[in-house]
Amino acid sequence: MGARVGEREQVGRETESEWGKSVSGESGVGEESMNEEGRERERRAVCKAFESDLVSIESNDENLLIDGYLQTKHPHDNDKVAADYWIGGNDIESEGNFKWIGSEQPFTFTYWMSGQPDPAEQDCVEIRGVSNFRWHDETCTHQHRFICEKP
Ligand SMILES: [Ca+2]
Ligand SMILES: [Ca+2]
Repeated sequence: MGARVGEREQVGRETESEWGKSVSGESGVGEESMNEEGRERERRAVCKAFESDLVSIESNDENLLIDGYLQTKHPHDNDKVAADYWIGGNDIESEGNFKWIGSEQPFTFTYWMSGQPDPAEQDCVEIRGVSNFRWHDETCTHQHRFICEKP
């Protein structure tokens, strides 16, 4: 990610992601039959259309930037309900071994909610509003906004 001000603007624009939602909506017909990798690929394709990729959160600094943005955007508890955002990590390939899809590197920094990831068929990683923006593994086919980052 680039300069700090640029990062914040980037996260801001992309988490708004009306374009992300509309693209997801357009392909909603196939949603039930699309597998989890398909959903992840689709989100990634939206990011790539904006010369970016699903965000990897690989340091405390980067997490503070994104968390700070989300806290500002959803300042009250009732704003956090359903304020869930996919990020670019999953354990689709190997259960329990989460990695970033951009770098294909395993997670080093993590910001899991306590009790997460839990042993279930949940292979994608979301930032969950009601967990005060800590991470959950969740079923990849759920529809949420997602966060892209520019390299
Ligand atoms: Ca899993
Ligand atoms: Ca979970």
